[in-house]
Amino acid sequence: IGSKGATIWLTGLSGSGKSTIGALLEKRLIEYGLLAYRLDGDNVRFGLNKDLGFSEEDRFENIRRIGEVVSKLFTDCGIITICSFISPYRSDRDDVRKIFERDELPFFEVVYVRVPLEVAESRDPKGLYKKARSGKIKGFTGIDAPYEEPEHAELVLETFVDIALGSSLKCLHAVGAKLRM
Ligand code: GGZ
Repeated sequence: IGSKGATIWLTGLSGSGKSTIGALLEKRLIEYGLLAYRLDGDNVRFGLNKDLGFSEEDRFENIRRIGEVVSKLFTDCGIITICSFISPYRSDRDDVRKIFERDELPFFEVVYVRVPLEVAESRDPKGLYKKARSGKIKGFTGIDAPYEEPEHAELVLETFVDIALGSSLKCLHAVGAKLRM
């Protein structure tokens, strides 16, 4: 990989399997002796971005800050960062991609974790879809806020068809091919 790291960006609905795949991927990369680190809503939205909510503007700012931190800081330190964020807006994801291109960072990948809404909703590990359906949460992605599917994802993982382990291995394979691991 050289002295520069890489970023693997996972996008998809809440409950699509981003965090599960990200955790498996991180474990595997560390087993290979690589410096891997995972960022997701749980470690970013309670700290760095605790001032942000889920409006379109706040989601834009959430993704923008993550893009800056990951490209300017993490990737520069030689870390392979796995970013698991819904990142529902195509333009926000494209903006992050542009930062990487502008800074000539060696690798940037959007992995789209695809799952039908009904499946994500049936998983509902935190009961958030239920709250969104009953109106207790407003602007929930997939219910009353949009999710714009990527048009040019480097990799599409069907977490409905493939279980998480299979998906993470597929991802590892694709990433490994690019990184020549
Ligand atoms: C979507 C929400 C919302 C709303 C709270 N819409 O399944 P989770 O719980 O653990 O992951 C979701 C997380 C999304 O944060 P992100 O930083 O990934 O979002 S974005 O990229 O759009 O900025 C969900 C929880 O936060 N959550 N309210 N209204 N998800």
